[in-house]
Amino acid sequence: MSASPRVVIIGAGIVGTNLADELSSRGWNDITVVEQGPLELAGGSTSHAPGLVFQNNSSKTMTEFATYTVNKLLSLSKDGQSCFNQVGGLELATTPERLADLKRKMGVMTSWGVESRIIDADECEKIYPLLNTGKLTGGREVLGGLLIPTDGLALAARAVQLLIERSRERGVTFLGSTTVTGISQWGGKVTGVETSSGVVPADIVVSCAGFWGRELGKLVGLDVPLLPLAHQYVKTTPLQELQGVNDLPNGAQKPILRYQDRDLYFREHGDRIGIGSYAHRPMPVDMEQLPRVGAEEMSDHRMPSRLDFTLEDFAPAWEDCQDLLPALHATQIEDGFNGIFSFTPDGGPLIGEAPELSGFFVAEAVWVTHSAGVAKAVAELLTEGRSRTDLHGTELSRFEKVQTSDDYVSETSQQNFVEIYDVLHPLQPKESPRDVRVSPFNVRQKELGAFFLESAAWERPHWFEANRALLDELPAEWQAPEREPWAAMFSSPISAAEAWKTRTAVALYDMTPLKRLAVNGPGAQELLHRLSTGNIAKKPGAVTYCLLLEHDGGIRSDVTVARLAEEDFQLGVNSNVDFDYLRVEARKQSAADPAKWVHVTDITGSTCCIGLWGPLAREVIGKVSSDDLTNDGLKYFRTKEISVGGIPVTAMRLSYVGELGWELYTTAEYGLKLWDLLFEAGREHGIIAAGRGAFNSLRLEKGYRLWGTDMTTEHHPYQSGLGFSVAKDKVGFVGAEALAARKEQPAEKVLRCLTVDDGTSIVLGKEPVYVGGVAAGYVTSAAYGYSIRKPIAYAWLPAAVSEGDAVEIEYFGRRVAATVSAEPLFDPGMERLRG
Ligand code: FFO
Repeated sequence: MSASPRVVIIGAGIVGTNLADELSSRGWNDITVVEQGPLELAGGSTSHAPGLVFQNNSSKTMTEFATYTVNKLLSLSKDGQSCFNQVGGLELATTPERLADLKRKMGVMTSWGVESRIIDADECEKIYPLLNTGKLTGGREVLGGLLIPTDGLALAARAVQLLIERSRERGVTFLGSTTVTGISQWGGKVTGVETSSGVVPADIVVSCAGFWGRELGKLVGLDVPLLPLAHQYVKTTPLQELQGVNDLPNGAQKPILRYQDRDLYFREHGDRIGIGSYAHRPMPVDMEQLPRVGAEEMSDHRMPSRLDFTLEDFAPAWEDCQDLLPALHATQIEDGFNGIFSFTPDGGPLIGEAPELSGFFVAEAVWVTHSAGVAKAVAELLTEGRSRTDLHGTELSRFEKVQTSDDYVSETSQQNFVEIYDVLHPLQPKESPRDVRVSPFNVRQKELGAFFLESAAWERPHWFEANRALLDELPAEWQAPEREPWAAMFSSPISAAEAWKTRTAVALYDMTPLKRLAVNGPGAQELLHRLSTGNIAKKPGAVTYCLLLEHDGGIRSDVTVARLAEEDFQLGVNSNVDFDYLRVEARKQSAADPAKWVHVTDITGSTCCIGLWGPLAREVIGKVSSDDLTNDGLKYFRTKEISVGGIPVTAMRLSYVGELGWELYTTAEYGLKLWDLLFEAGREHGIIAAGRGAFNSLRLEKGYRLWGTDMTTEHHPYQSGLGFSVAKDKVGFVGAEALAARKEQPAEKVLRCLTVDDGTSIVLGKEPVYVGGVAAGYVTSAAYGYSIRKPIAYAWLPAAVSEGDAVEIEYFGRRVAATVSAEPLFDPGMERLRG
């Protein structure tokens, strides 16, 4: 028996080889990499990737992956040459909207710790003399750019060879020209990889198969939601201007260049320019039609991931290229191809373990840009049980089942291709497919003029046009300042009226999309006791707000646990990732001790939920229910079965908006009736339906965190202001030991509540926060606080920053003064909730 588990990595592209390197550097010594192509040039996406590494990303995780890749490739060298050419990265703006977007992106880069600066058109030209400084077609011109000096070019193929060499020296076995034909398994665990030359035994299999990932997944019944798409890349004939400038054939000195207003990017290849285009129609790839290339025929020009160039798709882009870089008029397209790579429904990579097959991991839909960072995260996941980087946006299991279907993956991934370089608002919804998941109240919501945005394929109302008339009655002190155009997008002044009604009368909120799990069986209490920070072993009727932690104390979710009966619990969780975690843990527990079996079911779609909240909530429900819902009849954070006009309802007394009232659950078929009964009963009290715009503001006023935005696995409860949700004296739960140690150590960063001093500047999230003129943190959630009459921003800041301190938030390059405030901002005495 070897000291470390037997690992088989499928694919020797940039991800697989980085993973072999990361694992072997951590001392794992039984690793085999299986590659269908020849090891010298495997023929997947890595083999043709142009290697541009832009670190700029709205996701902190993705930027971290890219930055790690930059640093690793810089350090990976042989014969005095590294695997990274740090020429810098330049993104151009030729429209005012793009320039504004670049300013925003610069802010995000500052938030994520990457140096960047906005430069004017003259400096763009100085740095990139080939640029057209006059008018472009359509009357546009270069207005400026975002320069990131640490970006550059990955020498991906060279990196792969050096990583193979280095891992081989550490004992990793590489099997080239070996096709995977199956995955052996036993008892829900992987046992090996079946290949064209026999079975390689394995305890852990990591599929790093890139755009073959969906096919690989099928071998184990796993729907890997990625779509192979072709994307055009060309090289020009030599440019006069580049004669004798760069090393041939691939040397480069000028920054990698993005011209997003025309969906194009550029790099130097010696005296030629390489051009990538997203300007063409999406070209989904039929995997049956891939070029079949034998090992001996494989070359830079012939490989499975290279489809024939379709000049007609490139022709319009070529005009734009010549327009931007007039020197290209003297050149021709010398070499072009349609290169295959992976897209996903939300553009992120896919990292994680298959819920139905223990030991089968995926690290796919990863670009060269993020490859080493992803490999490091996977290596941490395997060797330590968790990654230091927050992976929630990259988890394989983040998608709902419907989102992994062929149709959904195909449509959304193609849409992501089309939008890849668009200026996208953080709330911008997909246009299609929509109305995939709708609550039973959807018809009424539509009648009320709901404006819907989509999340996890659910339609969620953000405000209701029916409430617009309330703006005429809105008291002056509730009126919110006007937003600048960007912050105003996907937002409405109507939310002010909805917040007002919630705080002063009563409102209905559709809580159906909040993921709900039933946890049942004689082992239910034990499972939840072990996995959560809460004291959940209370009598039936108790609801507990608590956390699920990683072993190192990082927060993997915050949940509500309602004990409905001795062996029946209902959980409110954050995403499908929580469901997979709990059901996998439940399966393990049931197998280990059948007397402690426990079953976890996703009941989200079969049930629905209305939040009935506001000071008049009790008057409303009293008209349609004879159950005792007085303060004593159902205390705060308690649950019981009630009847609402004959409909069986589980009422939970809690509120994410911080008002008196209940979450009212029933099964889907009664939903519409429940809505109608409550609406009718509430009419005389001025009841309204309210949406997420108001909801988000109200919860921030109350200081309620949103997992995944305000805190993630990178944060522990104490620094997140959630120490109260760790049960006192509780031991023996996942993360307990690490937490005990962390409690003693002062945290470096803490989550703080800021209010904006001018009372009017509304920010959106991810903006950098300056302390004493130095970038020191970033905004998580932000909203206008209608009841407290100031914009609110939560932010991660150094622990030394304390209440009352002045800080600045940078928004579109402008500094906005803000103050660290005591929280919660609203009802700190809990009079409303407990009243
Ligand atoms: N489950 C339910 N049922 N409702 C929810 O709104 C939510 N959440 C997430 C996921 N699960 C849910 C959890 N977030 C509170 C704060 C955050 C929440 C849920 C509830 C809350 O009421 N906090 C009180 C707890 C007091 C106590 O522990 O006794 C507080 O901090 O005062 C929605 O995103």
